Amino acid sequence: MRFSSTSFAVATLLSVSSTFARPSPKVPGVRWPKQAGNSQHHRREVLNITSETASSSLTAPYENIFISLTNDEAAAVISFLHNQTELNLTASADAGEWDNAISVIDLVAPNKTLALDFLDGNGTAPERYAKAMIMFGAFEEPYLQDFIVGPLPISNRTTYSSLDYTTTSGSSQIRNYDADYSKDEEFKFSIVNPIADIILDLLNATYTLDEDSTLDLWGIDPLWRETDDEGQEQIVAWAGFWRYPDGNASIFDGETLLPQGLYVKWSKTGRDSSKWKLLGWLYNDQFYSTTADFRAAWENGIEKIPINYSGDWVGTDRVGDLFPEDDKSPPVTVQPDGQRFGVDVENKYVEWMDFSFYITFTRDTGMKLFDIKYKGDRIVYELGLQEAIAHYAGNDPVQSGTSYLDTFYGFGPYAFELISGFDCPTYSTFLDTTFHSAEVSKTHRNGICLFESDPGYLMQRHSSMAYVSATKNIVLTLRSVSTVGNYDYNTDYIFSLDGSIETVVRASGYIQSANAAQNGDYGYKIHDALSGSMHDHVLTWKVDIDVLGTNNSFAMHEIKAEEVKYSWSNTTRSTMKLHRSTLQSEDDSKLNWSANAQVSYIVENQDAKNKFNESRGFKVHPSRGGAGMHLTIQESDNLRESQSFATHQLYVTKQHDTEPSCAHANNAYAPADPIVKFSDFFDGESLVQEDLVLWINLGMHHTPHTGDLPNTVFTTAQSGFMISPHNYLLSDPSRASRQAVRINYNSSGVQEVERFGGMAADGTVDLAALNANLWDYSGDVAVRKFPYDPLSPYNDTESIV
Ligand SMILES: *[C@@H]1O[C@H](CO)[C@@H](O)[C@H](O)[C@H]1NC(C)=O
Ligand SMILES: *[C@@H]1O[C@H](CO)[C@@H](O)[C@H](O)[C@H]1NC(C)=O
Ligand SMILES: *[C@@H]1O[C@H](CO)[C@@H](O)[C@H](O)[C@H]1NC(C)=O
Ligand SMILES: *[C@@H]1O[C@H](CO)[C@@H](O)[C@H](O)[C@H]1NC(C)=O
Ligand SMILES: *[C@@H]1O[C@H](CO)[C@@H](O)[C@H](O)[C@H]1NC(C)=O
Ligand SMILES: *[C@@H]1O[C@H](CO)[C@@H](O)[C@H](O)[C@H]1NC(C)=O
Ligand SMILES: *[C@@H]1O[C@H](CO)[C@@H](O)[C@H](O)[C@H]1NC(C)=O
Ligand SMILES: *[C@@H]1O[C@H](CO)[C@@H](O)[C@H](O)[C@H]1NC(C)=O
Ligand SMILES: *[C@@H]1O[C@H](CO)[C@@H](O)[C@H](O)[C@H]1NC(C)=O
Ligand SMILES: *[C@@H]1O[C@H](CO)[C@@H](O)[C@H](O)[C@H]1NC(C)=O
Ligand SMILES: *[C@@H]1O[C@H](CO)[C@@H](O)[C@H](O)[C@H]1NC(C)=O
Ligand SMILES: CC(=O)N[C@H]1CO[C@H](CO)[C@@H](O)[C@@H]1O
Ligand SMILES: [Cu+2]
Repeated sequence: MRFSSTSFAVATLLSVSSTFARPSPKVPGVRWPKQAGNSQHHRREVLNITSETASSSLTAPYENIFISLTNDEAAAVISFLHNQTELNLTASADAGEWDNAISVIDLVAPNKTLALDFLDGNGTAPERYAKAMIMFGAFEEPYLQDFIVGPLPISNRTTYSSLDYTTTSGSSQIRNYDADYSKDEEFKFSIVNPIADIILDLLNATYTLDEDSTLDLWGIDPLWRETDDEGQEQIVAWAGFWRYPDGNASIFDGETLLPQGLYVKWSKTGRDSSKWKLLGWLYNDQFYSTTADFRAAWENGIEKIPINYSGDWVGTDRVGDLFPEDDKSPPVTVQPDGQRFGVDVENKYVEWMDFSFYITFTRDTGMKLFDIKYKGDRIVYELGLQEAIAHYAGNDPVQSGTSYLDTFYGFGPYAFELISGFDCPTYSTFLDTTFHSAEVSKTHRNGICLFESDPGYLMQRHSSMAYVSATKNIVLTLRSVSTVGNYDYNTDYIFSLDGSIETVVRASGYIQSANAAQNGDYGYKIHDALSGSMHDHVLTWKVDIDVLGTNNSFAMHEIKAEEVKYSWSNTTRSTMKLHRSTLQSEDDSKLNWSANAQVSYIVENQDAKNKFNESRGFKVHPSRGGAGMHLTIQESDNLRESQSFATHQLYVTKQHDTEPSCAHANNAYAPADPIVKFSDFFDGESLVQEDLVLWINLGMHHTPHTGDLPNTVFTTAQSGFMISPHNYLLSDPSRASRQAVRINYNSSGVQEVERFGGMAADGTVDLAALNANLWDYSGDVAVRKFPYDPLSPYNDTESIV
């Protein structure tokens, strides 16, 4: 259902338009956009785990101290906060724009020192604390603020206070420029309606507030601050008209392919929307500062620019000549002997071969890993996404002004159910994901999958005239996909038998495009009136590596060309040498991957040498999608100080419990003065034998071409980095695998086949069992939290579908 003003009573709390690039307007309480599907899906029984082959059950050695808040914990925190009269909270379900209401509830991850004591068997589990983001609407200057609530469970020891120690600004408080979200639609209509006749003429379409509207209107993110003629700061929006796909295309989400080339600017300063004002129109690269000017120009005969209509080209259904033989079912992977890894579902704990790890899930950034151990030793304390930027450019103000900071919208809310047999093999283990927003706990079934597979190339092989040897390469993949507006971000963590871990992100879904008029310098023309608006994607990962303890160093081993004179030669020779250095301090720790990959970056423990006196470590390196990523625009007008984790390809900082994340989901409200400013992490601290954290950027420079229509494809839109053992062990650990062979042969044939105890698959495969029942695909399940009634979890779901 398309957004309409009449649906706002419901929409204010839970749902906004179904067809924009990102949820728009930005309403923090409303941090998920569409509720796809119909209500009967939400009546389905909730299953905890739905894999066809049950996971081999396992009990985690320790409880998962990082695990997301349970529904009961979230409900207790909400109840506790409602009892604090000074917060003056209104239940989210009843809250309007001039009320105070709880937005997001999440876990505050325990401090590392306390967590390590517990994980290493010295001490009890750290007490649990919750984060609560509250929207204070009952003020002339509405704001958002995070609170820390704990310890949990709620007792007479539980207190709450502003969660400031994780900020660099000193306060998690930030002005909310979206507090009056319901006025946005009315205001937009009030400025657009007077030129309905011009819009009909130029765009052959109408903008209304009901379902008959053929246009949508949204634009820049973050909003701009401008100084007006009187020297007053103005909060400024630019928006463009987008056509809703119609006809057969109307079932598709292709609106971001239909920019119409007409833009409007207004000021939305202050809470009194009667004081908001139109600041101009832009059409065909002509700016008109008043509606009267625009009308006069139109009446004099304006030069029209081509527009586009939807059509089958925006749909993703199969089209085109059939591929030969494509009617036959393609190869599938099977798991002949059942699952070869263990999952403690309740603790979200996994053991596979030499690896073990805990999984958690947050509203802001989705899936995250903690305490990754290899052969019993911790190698990574924390691995997870921090922020995702999509920075556009274009001749028009909407593309030029768009630089999404996607944690504002969140990866958690959009980690929808994975499609068994498509996203992941049907034999995968699927895990549910839950987040707590607007006093509702929402569970996505099967939002995470785990599966073993053969990536299709060997780990090892060698042949001679007498034998051939080979070892299979079997990997474990942990996967989740978040559809943040128009884009689908697939994140994989891939574990290998050689001890390496690869982090990969891929993007598919609809591009956000531009009208082709005047946009030739900013992208390719990819359809009749369409430019594939160029943009940079930068997705930042936190990688807290701990090699045999937390005291580590960052080694830089450079291969350098040199002229060397040897004792055995009277002339110098052109050669190369290995130059070793250690990163000394945060003064020099903003890094790029080196040209021609001549420098190896290794996190090593210089107090833990192997028997050959080399430091044991893990090498960090880009693995696919080029050599890592940073933003092209180093000083973005849109993002200012909130992009300081995206100006280089990787960074090294000293770990601090006060610096758990390089970004904050509300930074978009004040890009020049964000809550967390990453550049403040760099204060010259020593990085030699200290607890190091790496911040690594993935992404792509994306200049969409015709192959991005209708959707960007994962094959080319992917990027990854890997960490792998480096002088860590004395030889390749994947030799331990039984999935290997040596075939001895000579001119009379094979003399011996050695299988090392590896079992050849035996028996028959029930192919029908590999077909997931796609009719089982379910929507979301929501549990309203306040008032909380755990016995009737489906109360009120009507209002959110
Ligand atoms: C889900 O798991 C919980 C805890 O193990 C259990 O109490 C509950 O009955 C399970 N629900 C279903 C539908 O299996
Ligand atoms: C909040 O107050 C109500 C009424 O006094 C009480 O029943 C409830 O237990 C309190 N909740 C918490 C979490 O303290
Ligand atoms: C509490 O919030 C309401 C709006 O929800 C507001 O009308 C009222 O003035 C506030 N009370 C106090 C004491 O601030
Ligand atoms: C975590 O560490 C910070 C910084 O030392 C401290 O302010 C905070 O109180 C600690 N939090 C908990 C829950 O112990
Ligand atoms: C265990 O914890 C105690 C108290 O925090 C500390 O004094 C002791 O040194 C720790 N022992 C080890 C082996 O870390
Ligand atoms: C807090 O609760 C505990 C356990 O219920 C009780 O023993 C203690 O007296 C309470 N303390 C206060 C200050 O109320
Ligand atoms: C205007 O739109 C209507 C229907 O949407 C279409 O039939 C008509 O051809 C369009 N007119 C032009 C000039 O493209
Ligand atoms: C919709 O699709 C059908 C089947 O492909 C086709 O026959 C019909 O012409 C299409 N209608 C429009 C409006 O494109
Ligand atoms: C880590 O290094 C610090 C000095 O930088 C030292 O005080 C501490 O004992 C070391 N920790 C371990 C576990 O070696
Ligand atoms: C270098 O040149 C000297 C003088 O011609 C000669 O004696 C010597 O053997 C040469 N050394 C080598 C390594 O060729
Ligand atoms: C890394 O790249 C950025 C952006 O191009 C550049 O400003 C910086 O000097 C580079 N830094 C290093 C250490 O190479
Ligand atoms: C698919 C489609 O509707 N294409 C149209 C885009 O706009 C140009 C110019 O207005 C038309 O010529 C195309 O037919
Ligand atoms: Cu892109």
